[in-house]
Amino acid sequence: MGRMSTVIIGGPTWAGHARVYRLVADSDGDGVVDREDVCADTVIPDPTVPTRKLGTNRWALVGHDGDFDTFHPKGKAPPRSFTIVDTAGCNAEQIADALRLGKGHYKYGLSTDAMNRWVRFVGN
Ligand SMILES: [Ca+2]
Ligand SMILES: [Ca+2]
Repeated sequence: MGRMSTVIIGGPTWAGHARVYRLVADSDGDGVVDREDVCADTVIPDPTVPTRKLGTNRWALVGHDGDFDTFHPKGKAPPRSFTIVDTAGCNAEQIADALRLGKGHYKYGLSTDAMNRWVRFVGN
């Protein structure tokens, strides 16, 4: 079920006695508020991707957080990273479904190219 996140939108007042809070709904609890969340009912970790194992430079939410996981080629600095905020609240499975990606993306995780395409598509 969803949960509510408390976001502090104002600091202490001049008197220092009060803070301003606003409750923001995150119905699927993935850390992205509903207003910015493109995908409903997001499950973390990714329930079906990868079906085989995560490949080099392939991406999926393998851990229990909103940071996409990957393997980088040995000795190379990570070129970039993706978070659930970058993907507007979508996990790898939801992105693969939306972009109608091929079987390889489900087997080994999404390619960096597919991730970049999605991030551009959702405007992040
Ligand atoms: Ca959400
Ligand atoms: Ca979501």
